[in-house]
Order: sequence, then structure tokens, then C-alpha cells
Amino acid sequence: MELWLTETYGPIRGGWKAGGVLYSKQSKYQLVEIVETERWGKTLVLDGCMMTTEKDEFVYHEMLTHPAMVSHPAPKSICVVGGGDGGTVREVLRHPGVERVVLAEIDGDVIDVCRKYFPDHTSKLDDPRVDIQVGDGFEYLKNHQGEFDIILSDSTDPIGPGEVLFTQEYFALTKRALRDGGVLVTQSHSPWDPDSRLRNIRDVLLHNFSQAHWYGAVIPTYPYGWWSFFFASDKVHPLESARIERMQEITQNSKYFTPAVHDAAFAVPAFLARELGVA
Ligand code: SPD
Repeated sequence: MELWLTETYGPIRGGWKAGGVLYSKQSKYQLVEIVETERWGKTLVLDGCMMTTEKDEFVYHEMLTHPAMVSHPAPKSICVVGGGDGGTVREVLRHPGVERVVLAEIDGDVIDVCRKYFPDHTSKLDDPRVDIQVGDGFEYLKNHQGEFDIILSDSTDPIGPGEVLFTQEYFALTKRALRDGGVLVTQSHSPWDPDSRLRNIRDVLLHNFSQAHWYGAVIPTYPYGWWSFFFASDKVHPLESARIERMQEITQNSKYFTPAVHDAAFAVPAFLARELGVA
């Protein structure tokens, strides 16, 4: 009998041929599963939603991380909110000037299970610059003001438990936790989502930051295959501030990110520009 991993996301459903469920446990927060798939290798599934896979994870993690890291003038202190699989921390530490990375992940079980099943994702979690804080990222930021050059919000989607990480209150906290001229990047959702919150996310970001730039990337294992992010800052502009030498340096070891990909990612298709109110 064939086994399929499926994810239902509003009015669509994706399916991936699977080899078996390697791990399944209800943590304090969510159902944590590791499923072996034929095309994408091992996948981390939280409450039925695919979070990361062995084979396409590089797109999401590189694109969440590098646009901000190559645009900020000197990123030294970084906070990753969520991201317990470790992929974002791994990408942050490709930048040699980084002195400190806080990983604020609410679910310690996610970190433990990923250490076992995703050794490449988690390869930098024991780096001495990494400070793992198992707890609510929202609460963590409340108690840490003016500490970070960049905050990367590597959350679940803006439905259910992850919803709080897309609110006005959360974005105000990120602003306070950043140093002057800092950058916040948050994952958002697919522009094809019929219940799009992209306009709302942009508006809320603009209550806190003078700029909020949408950008996109193609991620085959996320719903609709086309995913998106926002880059928010008062002083750093992703196209005007990006350093070509730093982009070229990262490109030596990247699988997706290049200087041309960086520029192209910020191009907003016409229908979306109208939806976001930037046309
Ligand atoms: N629809 C899935 C979006 C998941 C975004 N976060 C993934 C965490 C990977 N580090």
C-alpha cells in the first residue's frame, strides 16, 4: 500500500509519497512528526504542516537570512524567533562578523528531535556564539531591548499558535528589541492564499518601521509553492544597502542565494503590488 504525506491548507491539499513515519509525538505545544518522503527526504511536520525538509530547506533558510545579513552595515547580534530546526542559525553563522545568535524557540522537543534527524540543519547549534533560549519568543523580546541588529522571525504560519507573531504587539516588541537601524525579517505566507493577510502584515509593520519590503521565493514544499517574507527597517533598504562583496562571499557556499536572486526577489508582481497598496 502506498503511503502519502498530505497537508491541507485552506482550499488546497498537497501530497508527497512517503516511506514512513520516523517519529511522532505530541509535545506540550504541538504534534511533532518526522516523515520520510521520496522526493524531499526527511521532513519535519508540526500539527500537519510541513516546516522543513532535507532537500529544499536551503531556499527558505537562505532567503530568510541573507537579504538582511548582506544589507545591514555590520550585523553582529542576531535573534532568531522560532526556527528550532536550526537551519536559520546555520545560515546566520555563515557571516563571519556575527558575535552572538539567540535562538528563542518555544518547543524544546523540536530542537531535540531535529538534532537527531536533521544533523545538517542543526550543525551550528553548539557553536559558542549560539545562545539557545527554550521559551516564548514574544516574552523573550519583552525583556531584551535594544540588543539586536537583526531579528529573523522563523515562525509557523499566521494561523493558530503562530498568529501572535504577526500582531501589532509583536512587531512593536521586535522594534524595541532592535538596535538603532536594525532589521526585522518575518516569513509571511503565499501570495496565492485566498485569505491573504499580506496587506495587513505590511500595514502593521509600517506602524513600527518606516519601510516594509515584501519579497518572495519558490519553495516547493510550502503551500502553493511560492512563499514570501517582509524586510522591515527604519534605515536599511534591501536594494540600496546590500553590499555586493558580502553577497558574492555568501554565494560561494549558497545553493539558492546570489546577488541577482537577491535583487529579483524584491520585484513585486503587478497583482500583488495592487493588493499591497504599493502599485
Ligand atoms: N507553511 C510553512 C511555513 C513554515 C515557516 N517556518 C519554517 C521553519 C523552518 N525553519
